[in-house]
Amino acid sequence: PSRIPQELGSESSMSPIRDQLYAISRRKKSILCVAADVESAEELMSIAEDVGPHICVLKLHADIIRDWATETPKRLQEIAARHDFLLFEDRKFADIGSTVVAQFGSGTHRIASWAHITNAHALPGPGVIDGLRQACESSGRMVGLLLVAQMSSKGNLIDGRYTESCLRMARDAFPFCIGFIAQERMDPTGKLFVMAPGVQLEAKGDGLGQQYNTPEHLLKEKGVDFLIVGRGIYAAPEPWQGRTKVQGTILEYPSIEYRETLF
Ligand code: UP6
Repeated sequence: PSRIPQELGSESSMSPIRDQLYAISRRKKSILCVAADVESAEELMSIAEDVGPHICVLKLHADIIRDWATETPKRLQEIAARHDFLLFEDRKFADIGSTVVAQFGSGTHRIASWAHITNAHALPGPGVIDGLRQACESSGRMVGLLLVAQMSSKGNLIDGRYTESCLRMARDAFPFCIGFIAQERMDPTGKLFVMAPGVQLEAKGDGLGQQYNTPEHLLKEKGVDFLIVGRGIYAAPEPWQGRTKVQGTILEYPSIEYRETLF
């Protein structure tokens, strides 16, 4: 049986963000996170509006946006609330605890004040998690953390031992840490979920080290929970021609119903 409905049927997970994500996923029958790596706030908003009805998470890199403004998070939050999805800032924190406290809470982007989900590399050790948790606590707002346990890029330096250590670190940090960025199922109990990037309908690469797997492979063979799709949607071979085309493209990606048939 699929993990998401099961978890929802049982008692709450202690993580409101994870509960919220699973509830959205069930309501919208979506396991899709769209990665909107565009350079202007207008483009970002327009993608958010177009894909909004179909996704459970919008992933962004705030530092790619050239005209990020004080009101940008508020606008994103409004679209997210209206279309019922969560905002994931793919910051991949990777520094000592005291530095990530400031990187998370301050600076231009003030991520802790608007993101529902963010992520970190486990490389610095548990201090990176403690720093992020502390920043949340002092902002009075909880954010869900994902650890980058595996990467999709060719030649990345992560090996099995590192991935195992990530699993231990994430378990120790639950319920602040709610899952992983990885390429396969990580936690046999299903408590910690996996979001997998490097997804397109055709398995190939992008010429800069990105490696793509198909949704079928990642869901069926690898047992991941959510798919992260960027250029496979917003830069699909068909020209970007508004809502209908975009929806057509998105709907080719499996829904939660499809996923349930696999288990
Ligand atoms: N991402 C990866 N691989 C990882 C971790 N993160 O591709 O191991 C992120 C990238 C990008 C998105 O930063 O935002 O997922 C993938 O985009 P794409 O579908 O356009 O390749």
